[in-house]
Amino acid sequence: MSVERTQVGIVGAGPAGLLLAHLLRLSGIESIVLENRTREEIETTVRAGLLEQGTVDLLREVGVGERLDREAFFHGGIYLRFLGRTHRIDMKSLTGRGVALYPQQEVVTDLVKARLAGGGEIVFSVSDVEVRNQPGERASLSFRQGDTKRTIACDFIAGCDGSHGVSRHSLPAGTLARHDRVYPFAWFGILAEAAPSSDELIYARHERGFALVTTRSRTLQRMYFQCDPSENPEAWSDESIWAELRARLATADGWAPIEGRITQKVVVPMRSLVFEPMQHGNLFLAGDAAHVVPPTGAKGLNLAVADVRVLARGLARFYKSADRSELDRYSQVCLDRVWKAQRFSWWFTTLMHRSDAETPFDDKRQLAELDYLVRSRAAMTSFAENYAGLPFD
Ligand code: FAS
Ligand code: PHB
Repeated sequence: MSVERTQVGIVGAGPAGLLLAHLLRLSGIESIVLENRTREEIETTVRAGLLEQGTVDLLREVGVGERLDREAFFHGGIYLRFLGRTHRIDMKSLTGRGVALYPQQEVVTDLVKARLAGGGEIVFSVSDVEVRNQPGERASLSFRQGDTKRTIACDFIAGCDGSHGVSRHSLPAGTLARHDRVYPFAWFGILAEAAPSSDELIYARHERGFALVTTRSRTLQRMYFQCDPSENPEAWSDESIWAELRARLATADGWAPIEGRITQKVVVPMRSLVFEPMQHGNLFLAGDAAHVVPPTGAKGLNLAVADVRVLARGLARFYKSADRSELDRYSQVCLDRVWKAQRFSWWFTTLMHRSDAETPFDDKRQLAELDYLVRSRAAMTSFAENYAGLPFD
C-alpha cells in the first residue's frame, strides 16, 4: 500500500477544519481534509447561527465573506427581557462592535465551495480514521474511502473532528486534563417558517425558565426555551411549544412571537468542557475537539474560528522560517481565549436560567444582577465586549 504525503492532515470538515484548510492554502501550505459524513450532510446540519465581529472580519479578510455580507443580519445590540420588561444593550455604541446572524451550515457551504474551487481536497464519507502521532516518528492518517485504504504521512495533524471525534481519543490516557461542568437543564430548539419576531435577539429570563428568540433568515426563525435534559421533543405539539414561548416572552405591553409551522424540534444538551493542553507532539486540537461551551453565549463556532486562526499563523511561521515558537505557544494562546469564553458562557447561562437547586435568595440575586446589568454603563460595556467577541490577540 503506497503512502501518500502532505504537510497538514486535517480531520473534520466543520468550521474549524475547513477554515484551517483555507487559511493554510492562502499561505501556500498543502493540506488534506478528511470528513466521515457526506457533503450534503455537512452543508445542511443546523447548529450555530451567531458570528462575533472578529469572525465576520476574518471571513471577509480571507475572501469567504461575500455571501455573508449579502445574506446575513447585522445586529448592533441585543434585548434582555425579565419581569415582563425589555431592555436593549447597544453593543455598537458601547464597543463599536456587533454580531452577524448567518447560519453555520452556510459558513460551511461557503468554505467547501472555496476549497473545491481552489483545487483543494476534501475526502467525504471516510471511515476508520486512525491518527498516528508517535514522538520522533512522522505523523500519519489512515482511513477507508469506499473499499480503498489510504495512508497519508503528514508533518502535522489538526484534530478538528468535534466533541465526539477520533483525534482527541488517539492520545494516550492521562495526556489531557479535563475540566467540565454539566448543567441541570437543556435547550428545546425549534425552526419555524415565519417572519422574524424581532429586529435583534431577545434573551428572556422568566420564572418558567429561559427563552431565546433568534433567527436564520427572513422566512425561517430559530427559538429556544429551557427544558429538562431528558425532554422528548416529539411529545410537544406545535401549539404547546408556542404557548410556552408566548408565556416566557410575554411583556406588559402584550408582545408575542410571530408563529408559523415548526419544521424542526431538537433538545440541545448544555455543558462546559475544556481539554488541556490542546497540542501533543504534532497533533493540534481545535474547536469542539478541545472545548465545548453552553450555547447561551454563542461562542462555540467563534472559538473554533479563533483556534484555527492561531494554528494557521503558527504553521505559516514554521514553514516560512522553520521557527516552531508560535506553534509551541498554540495551546497557551488558545486557552487564554477559551477560558474567557467559558467564563462568559457560564456566567450568562447561570444568570438567565432557572434551576431547581435555586432558592428564593438566588431568584432575587439573579433579578438584582439583571437590573444592575441594564442600568450600569460599565456592566453593559463588559457584557457587550464579551458578547460581540473579545478582540483577537
Ligand atoms: P464540528 O462538530 O462542527 O465539526 C467536526 C466535523 O468532524 C463534523 O463535520 C464531523 O462529521 C467530522 N468528524 C467527526 N468525527 C470524524 C471522524 N472520525 N473522521 C472524520 N470526520 C469526523 N453553537 C452556537 O453558538 N449556537 C448554537 O445554537 C449551537 N447549536 C449547536 C447544536 C448542536 C447539536 C451542537 C453539537 C453544537 C451546537 N453549537 C452551537 C456549537 C457548534 O456551533 C460548535 O461549536 C461548532 O460546530 C464547532 O465547530 P468544529 O470544531 O469545526 O466542530
Ligand atoms: C442561534 O442563533 O442559534 C443562537 C444565537 C445566539 C445564542 C445562541 C444561539 O446565544
